[in-house]
Amino acid sequence: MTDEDRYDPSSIEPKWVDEWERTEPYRASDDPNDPRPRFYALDMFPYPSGDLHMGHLEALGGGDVIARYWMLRGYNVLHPIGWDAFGLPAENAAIKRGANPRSWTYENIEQQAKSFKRLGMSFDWSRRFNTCDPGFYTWTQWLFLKLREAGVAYRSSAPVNWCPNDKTVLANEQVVQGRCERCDAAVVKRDVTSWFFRESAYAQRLLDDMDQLTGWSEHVKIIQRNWIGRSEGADVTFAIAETGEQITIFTTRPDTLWGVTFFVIAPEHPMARVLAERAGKAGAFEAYLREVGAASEIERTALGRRKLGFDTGAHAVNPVNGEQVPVYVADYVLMEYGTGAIMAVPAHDQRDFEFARQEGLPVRVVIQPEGGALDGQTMEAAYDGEGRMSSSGHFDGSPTPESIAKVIAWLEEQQLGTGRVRYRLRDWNVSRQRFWGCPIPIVYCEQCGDVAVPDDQLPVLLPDLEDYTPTEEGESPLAKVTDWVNTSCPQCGSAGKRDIDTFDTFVDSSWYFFRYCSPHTGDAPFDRELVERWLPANQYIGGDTHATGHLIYSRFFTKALYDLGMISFTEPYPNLFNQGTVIMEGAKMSKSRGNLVTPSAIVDEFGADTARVTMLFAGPYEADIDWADVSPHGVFRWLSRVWRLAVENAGRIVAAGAPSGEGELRRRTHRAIQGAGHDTERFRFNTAISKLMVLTNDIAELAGSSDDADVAEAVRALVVMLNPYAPFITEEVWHRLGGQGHLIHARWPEAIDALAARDSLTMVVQVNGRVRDKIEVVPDISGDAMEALARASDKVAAFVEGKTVVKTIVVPPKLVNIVVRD
Ligand code: ANZ
Ligand code: ZN
Repeated sequence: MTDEDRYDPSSIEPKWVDEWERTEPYRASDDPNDPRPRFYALDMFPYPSGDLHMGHLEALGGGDVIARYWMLRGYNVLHPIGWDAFGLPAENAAIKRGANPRSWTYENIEQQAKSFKRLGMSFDWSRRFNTCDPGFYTWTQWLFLKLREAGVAYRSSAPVNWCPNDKTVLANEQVVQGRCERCDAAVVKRDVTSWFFRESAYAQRLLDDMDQLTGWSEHVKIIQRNWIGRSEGADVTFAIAETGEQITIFTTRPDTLWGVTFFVIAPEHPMARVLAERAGKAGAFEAYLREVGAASEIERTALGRRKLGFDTGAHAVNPVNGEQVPVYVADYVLMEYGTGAIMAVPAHDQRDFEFARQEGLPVRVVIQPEGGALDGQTMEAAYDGEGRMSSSGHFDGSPTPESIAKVIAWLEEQQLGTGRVRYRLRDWNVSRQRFWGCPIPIVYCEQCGDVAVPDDQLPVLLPDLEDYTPTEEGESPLAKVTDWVNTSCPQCGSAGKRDIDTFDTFVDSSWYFFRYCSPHTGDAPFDRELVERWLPANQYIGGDTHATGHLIYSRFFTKALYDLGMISFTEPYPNLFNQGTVIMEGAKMSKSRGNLVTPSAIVDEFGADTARVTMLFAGPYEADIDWADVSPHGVFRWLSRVWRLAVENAGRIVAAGAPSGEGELRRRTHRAIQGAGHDTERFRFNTAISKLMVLTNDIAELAGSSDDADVAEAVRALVVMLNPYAPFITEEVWHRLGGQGHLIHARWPEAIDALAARDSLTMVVQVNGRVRDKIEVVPDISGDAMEALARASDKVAAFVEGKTVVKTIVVPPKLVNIVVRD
């Protein structure tokens, strides 16, 4: 073997990068007459914070395998790429290092694009865009104005999460344990006038439409269900005895109404201040508010924590029995949930219980567990389980949960309250007091209020600045660009001011996958016909860290577009795969930790193919990978073997005819085809790769003793099936073996099942533990297939007919035991 024939990625990979750039073999076809089935392979688009990191290699590398696999299956695959290019890091780099956020962002994007190409990603580059391109954000603005017209976007002053360090409002999802997700500063509450999306109105649909998410993990669906937080209960109205004012509470346990011993309103509730002032305690109340202000929502509602209370001296009248109970303000009641006020039932609610013991308030038991005799004086914790109502008038003896429905019906009849479903999901605050984002296309006019910028004046372009630091008041630096801020009212022409905030970047990522379907459409955000053709996406791939953020926002946005009549479907991606994360020695990789490994470093040393295969071979795709345990050497050696086998046998292979017969190599080849296809399609990349490794061994072992045609079939199958994982070496070898066109247009080999069948073994079928039949099966038969075979057996049927099957125990590949009952 000459030096020229040695596997040298650096001599073949750059060549194919250029060739694919020139010939664009990975372009999706928009031809409506294209007869191929379509497949939209969507990856969560990258954020350009620097060059690619290992997470990109893992996530988008897996996505590339899926896209290539379906291309090889003969599908018309849409595999787009773009950049989620607005956001804080660009701006922070600008403030810290004086970089221009725009050039910083575009430079990083160019670097990442180059690295993606170097990795051999099968993107349709003709569709590429960045969310910070005016051609994209003009439509973000347009869509926002449509949502505003429809009443889905609205402006409101509300207490928002405020990061005093980043000087910005944060979405709830960006607050982790009361701290800013990005800088870890303690988050405080602050009143800000902002734009909101009425996401809460979509809560029930977000729950119901989960039926469509058949290809999502149960894990992410549970996270979303909890986040949406549906609660059933009742709204009940109490009156303030001293003023006659009405105040409504939400409770999930109206059956405990007779156990109310005090009443609590949230510190932020308007009534709190009113009552404090009435009691002549305005000053003390302000001091109290300051004390409350610093605590996060999670801290405030934590169990076992000392609660900050304020006695208003007023009383609330319990509508079910006319009793007057003291009204407190306490921080464990939140303004953002329910009505911001609660009836306190310390015997049956732990937070109320803790507050009652802390303040010496009475505890009255109104639910008695079966056989129990709870005593409010002595109990050490609230009892929140089921039981029978007691000390509750004519409801006494009524058991949970019927009692709840009964009390609600009675409250409605008496007009004291109404049954009510509430959700924890809040409206989405989309205003950010930052520069590097999509400008909000609104002008404020003293005459007309907030006025939409007309369509023909979109986009509102983001101006360039000298200084990117926020103002002292925490306003976006855009406030300082007076000739941009000051404009005329589009409606009346008098002086107006632009909105100085920009959109949360999650607005951009809520619709980017629509734009991919027709990225060059100039008169609309997307071409409806193309969107209907490609979406819902066949497969979405991305991290489950987005479960309560992007993955809810984009579902909501899709429903809002449906309501606008712009699309006919309500879920964007019914199949979602969450890849694991890449860590280093148990910790996150980062420059500051000094444990950063980059894809580029591995590509430089071993080539892109080895980098890709090493990543996907390192473990199950959904599991986290500790890079400290991974070495590319073994994969590099394997690819070198593949290379050698192909080059050494090239002459025989090129000259070979069609294979026939049932030689051992053929049998093993078709087994590999079955297995590798099955595994690749199901994201079992590591096991697919191991099957290709086995096939490589089989070829090496049997090439000498097999027909040329069988060797040709085996090597060609290996090359095609390896292409999704290692696109460069396979393309090169394909051509050396006489392949025409691009490998991606070749066909995934078809397994001949009869050839693939292994030496059979005997499966035993029992009914109630007694052997009734024996059936020959292949060793890798599935449990379902075993059960089907067993049920199809006449001998077994004789013992099952007319009886009830209690259960079926399947132990692949050897045993099926059907348990029946008369
Ligand atoms: C009386 C009661 C008695 C309650 C009882 C529970 C048990 P979920 O299930 O999470 O929806 N609550 C209502 N609004 C609140 C607010 N703004 N801040 C803090 N707590 C609030 O919770 C509903 C229950 O949480 C409500 O039912 C209320 O307490 C409390 F044996 O009312 B309950
Ligand atoms: Zn005006």
